[in-house]
Amino acid sequence: MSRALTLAERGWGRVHPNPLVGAVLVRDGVVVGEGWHAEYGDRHAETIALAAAGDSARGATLYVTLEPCNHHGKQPPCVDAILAAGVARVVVSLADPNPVARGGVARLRAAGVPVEVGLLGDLARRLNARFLHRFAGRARPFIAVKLAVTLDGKIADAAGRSQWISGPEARDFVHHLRAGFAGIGIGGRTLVADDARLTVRGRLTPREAPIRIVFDRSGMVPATQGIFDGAPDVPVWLVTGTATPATHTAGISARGAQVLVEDSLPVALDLLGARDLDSLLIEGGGRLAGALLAEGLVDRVYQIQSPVWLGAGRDAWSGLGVHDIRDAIRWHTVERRALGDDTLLVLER
Ligand code: AOF
Ligand code: ZN
Repeated sequence: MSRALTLAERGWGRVHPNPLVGAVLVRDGVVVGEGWHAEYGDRHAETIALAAAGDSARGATLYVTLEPCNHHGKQPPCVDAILAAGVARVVVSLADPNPVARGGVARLRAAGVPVEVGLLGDLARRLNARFLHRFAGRARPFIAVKLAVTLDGKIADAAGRSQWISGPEARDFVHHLRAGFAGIGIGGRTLVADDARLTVRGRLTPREAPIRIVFDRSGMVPATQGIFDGAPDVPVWLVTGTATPATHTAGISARGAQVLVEDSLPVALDLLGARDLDSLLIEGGGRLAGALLAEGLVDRVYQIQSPVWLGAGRDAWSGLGVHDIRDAIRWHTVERRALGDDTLLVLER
């Protein structure tokens, strides 16, 4: 199953909003077929693994990271293929939350195939957090915050300069990460300080370029800002407050960006969800990150810890409203990874 999860990750950036799925067929302790879902709407992991195994699938155990589908969608039901191939046993990591496609486990069992569900379930849930969020009944998108932070908790110097805190490996990782989100968000002050473009410029080209979303309640981002150069080819949305003059938003619209006027951050996020944005990666600044965390709107944190001290500068998470250790916000570290000299921490509630 661990191997199947690793294979599933290869679909990152290419299969969303569908799930990342990997499958491994094992017979007599030998891997006889592997597969993963590689392109949205294309063949499912299970049928690719079955095709790779051929006749060896008969009597084999199928390890698959998601419950096999039981419906005709863009692809035929995987359960039919599994039964036709004579697979002896199926091990599933995660039950399918999709009401249209699920039911594969029950069908396999009804056909006499033993099925186990839940092996490495935490890892499978984490892998498909964006997919699961779609079926969890929330109006807002799945929200992750990514920050590159110094040892003294800063994300920029006092003038707002942040290039660069982290090293090249961490910056490559961020481009890979961006490819798996429907939107990339940033606060206005950080956008201006960094002249950020929020485009995906790594080895992995996402199937759909993430929408770039600027949170600028006070309307301080000028219409001349570089991020608007590529709009609307790679869409830019500006979320601003009611106090922003209409002449200013008109100037931004004229640059090809879409403007959303909403003072409340949670409501603005619900509006993004209503526009079918299912996931959002926030890349700063510290005030936007802090406001989201304080409001309970963050589902995951990617914090890149760099071996750097900045002294005076901008805090990574500001305005949390915590003044007493007894009120500290405590999350769990679900992954740690070395990225050159930096360390990636993945945190969840
Ligand atoms: C995938 N890839 O490997 C598996 C999926 O429209 P379809 O036919 O591609 O079906 C999509 C649904 O099928 C998806 O939401 C999930 O519930 C189920 N399994 N989907 O895209 C796969 N195994
Ligand atoms: Zn399927």
